[in-house]
Amino acid sequence: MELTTNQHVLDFVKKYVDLMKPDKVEWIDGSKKQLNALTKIAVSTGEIYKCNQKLLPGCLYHRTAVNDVARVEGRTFICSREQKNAGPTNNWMDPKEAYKKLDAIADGCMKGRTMYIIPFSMGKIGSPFAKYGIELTDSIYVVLNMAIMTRVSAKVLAKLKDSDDFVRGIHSKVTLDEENRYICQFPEDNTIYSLNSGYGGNVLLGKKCFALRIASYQGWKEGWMAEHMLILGVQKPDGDIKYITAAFPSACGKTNLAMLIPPETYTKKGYKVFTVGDDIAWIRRGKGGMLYAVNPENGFFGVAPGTNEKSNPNALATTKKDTIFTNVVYIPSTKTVWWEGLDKNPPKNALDWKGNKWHGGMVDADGKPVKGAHPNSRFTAPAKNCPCLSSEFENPKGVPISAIIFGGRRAKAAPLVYEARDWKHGVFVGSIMASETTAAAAGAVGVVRHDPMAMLPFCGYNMADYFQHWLDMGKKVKNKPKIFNVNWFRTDDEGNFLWPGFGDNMRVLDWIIQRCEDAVDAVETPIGYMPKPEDINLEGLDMSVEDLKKILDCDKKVWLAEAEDIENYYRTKFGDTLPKELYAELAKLKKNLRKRSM
Ligand code: SAT
Ligand code: MN
Repeated sequence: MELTTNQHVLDFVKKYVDLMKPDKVEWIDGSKKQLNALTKIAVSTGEIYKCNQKLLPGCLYHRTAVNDVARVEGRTFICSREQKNAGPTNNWMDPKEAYKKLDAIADGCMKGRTMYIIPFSMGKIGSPFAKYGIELTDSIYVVLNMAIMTRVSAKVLAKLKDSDDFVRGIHSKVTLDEENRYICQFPEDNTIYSLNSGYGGNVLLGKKCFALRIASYQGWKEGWMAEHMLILGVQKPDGDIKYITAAFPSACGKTNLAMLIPPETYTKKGYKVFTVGDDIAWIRRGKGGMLYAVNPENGFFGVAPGTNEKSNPNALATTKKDTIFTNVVYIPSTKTVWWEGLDKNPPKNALDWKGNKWHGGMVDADGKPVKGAHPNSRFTAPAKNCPCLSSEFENPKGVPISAIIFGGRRAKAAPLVYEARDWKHGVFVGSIMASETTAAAAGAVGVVRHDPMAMLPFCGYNMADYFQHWLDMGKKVKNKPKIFNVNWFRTDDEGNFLWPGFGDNMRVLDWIIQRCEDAVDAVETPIGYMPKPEDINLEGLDMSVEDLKKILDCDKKVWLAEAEDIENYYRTKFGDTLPKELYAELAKLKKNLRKRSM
């Protein structure tokens, strides 16, 4: 039964029903009953396995196609009317051409299938931040994931009334043909069109496609920001909570930082960390001349490998019920799951992410270890399962931000932490972010690439305009957050990490908060303010101040080379379109490097 009389919604649905020709159409109201019935169907066709309901109540297991395990940036397009609005960092397709091409692929693609119509909200329904969407899909896996990751409900349609202010999401698995896989965003039409994939970020259209690509464009037009950032709150012993957002590229530890458990030296004093979000922040101006952030999602789509009782006990606890596991190891005898780095007891008799027989310690013909879980295997878990979920998670006004952190995965160059001198310098620091690529996107892993604000794959418009938007936001906000850069991933010459990371990152957050409160001095260096080594609390850590100094240094030669690289990046990518303020910041960096000793 149709859940609305909104003519814009009905016209949209009809257009794609006529094109895709499903046998059946089903409106999703988000009820448990309906989701259970769909799960039953997916289990009967083998699309989904039910896990052990005693050990993992409500949990499901799914494998994607072997050729479909990550976002495909090369096949992701921003289809703005003018190419210049997609900018130099996005693939662009003319919208007319794109619709024509995709319609041809989609023609009749749902014959023999059911089309599910999912009304969903990004952000709490009815809140000032909320934006609504309707996703059409032929995948039950997508319906079940969307019901965890977003607020799926008939209430969305009630709120929408007869408005056409909703994002149109069209998805079909078609045949999962890689050559005809397209993830197209049409910012000017509020439309996303995704064909031939069944993997997370390509098909859960509320996530990267809407909450980042479309929303970043909306934010640019409407004066707010959509960022690839976690949001966390640090409660200090006096009860005051400081909120911090942090942008890192995919699979660089956002979920781990968001759910951090502080080391004992902090917990015994009464410090606590609360999670508001682990991937996306929508940021608006609010009371007291501050920026406020909400997490528009309702769940976590986290990387499974490496998640364990030590690295992230909160994430692990979050996945113990009502969670969907994708591309991890499945153990048929116990109907449970496993992944590399979960524990030291890999199963003896299991199936790997491809569905092949697999056991711990397995090697291939060349003696190389065979992984059981795909490196980008994931869990989809409801936010409300998270033991450290912030009580502000549902606050319709969001949380006030004291600090913004940028960070990447850099073996060398970037020090553990430094602070931007001011907002403009902070925008520069975000714009020069670079990070080693990970398994979250198809392609080579471990290659350093520029990834401004961790938004390279997610900015829905011209990145030069995006930088300008950041600069402009700074002009409009009186009590701006301070901006920092961190790097947890510095290594020695043998490739060993020099910083313990995980919970110990609290020591850096502590310094950051003290800086926000003007409670601690810093050293001015050519790249920004750095901590005095003795101001990073090392209590309870097997690390000397001398060791710490090694990751708090910044090598002048390395930074001069870095500055050259930035210059080259700016000039070749953006040329004259880059805001002048950023060239001015670069000139300042170079001057500082020449003038001052480090
Ligand atoms: O697959 S997703 O894009 O949702 C996850 C990620 O790459 O951050
Ligand atoms: Mn992400």
